[in-house]
Amino acid sequence: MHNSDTDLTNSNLTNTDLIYSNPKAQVKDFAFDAQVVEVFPDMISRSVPGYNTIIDTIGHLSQQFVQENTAVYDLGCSLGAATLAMRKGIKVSASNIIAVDNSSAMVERCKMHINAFKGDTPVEVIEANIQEVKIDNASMVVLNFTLQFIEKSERQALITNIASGINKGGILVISEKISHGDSVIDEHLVDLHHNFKRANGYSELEVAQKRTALENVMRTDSVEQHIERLTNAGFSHVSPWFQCFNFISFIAIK
Ligand code: GEK
Repeated sequence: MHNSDTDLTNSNLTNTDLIYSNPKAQVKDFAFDAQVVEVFPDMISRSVPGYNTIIDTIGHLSQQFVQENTAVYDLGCSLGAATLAMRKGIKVSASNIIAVDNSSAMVERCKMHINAFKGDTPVEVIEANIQEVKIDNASMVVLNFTLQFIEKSERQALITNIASGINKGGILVISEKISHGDSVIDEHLVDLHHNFKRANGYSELEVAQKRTALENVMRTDSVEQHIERLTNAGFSHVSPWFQCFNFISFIAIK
């Protein structure tokens, strides 16, 4: 049975994120494992301000940017929310979407989600490190909250590789959690984000334990670092199009 709606957060595939609701003797580094997969749509929509807006906008951008006979990449696809939005948005024929994640638990569940919704554009879900994927003949690439998990010293090479595989006029959409160079502003943005999480039902304990779990795993850059990296990679037009607190999304057009 197929669903025409691509909103995973409202589907019955999602469970409530309670992973950090009880005190843990030791908070382990965050990993995209089977436990996270079970609650992922709920976790990301209650934790990332603007997540649904960003996913919807990726869908609209795919309608504008994806060209016939080209490839589309969703790098760090998790359960495929951006892929599904693009498959709904793409109006041209003979393009295909390559969705990549290096978590086997994510890839397995992503395939189920993709198959649960109908769409004309073929989708290939691949388990791989996005740093080892060749980007070729692309009119659109999405890095939706993925770059922040790559070693800082390896980010320029990844973005340069992506840029070299995008055709002229093609687009990269990159969304990230950011840090602000000004520590006073940074503190306020972090506070506002934590208020957002509390308003979405996370307790103080959950907010604190999740923060600890992400400390060694997610490393943020500033807006200026992102713009410089994208420009160095060869994108001609770079701009943020969305920001809420310390969460941002850029478009970079070649
Ligand atoms: C969404 N884009 O819903 N290679 C491949 N995948 C990776 C790598 C890597 N080197 N590092 C991390 N990942 C999605 C949300 S989540 C963001 C993306 C978050 C994968 C990781 O397994 C996870 O599935 C995803 O990147 C990051 O629009 O949870 O904050």
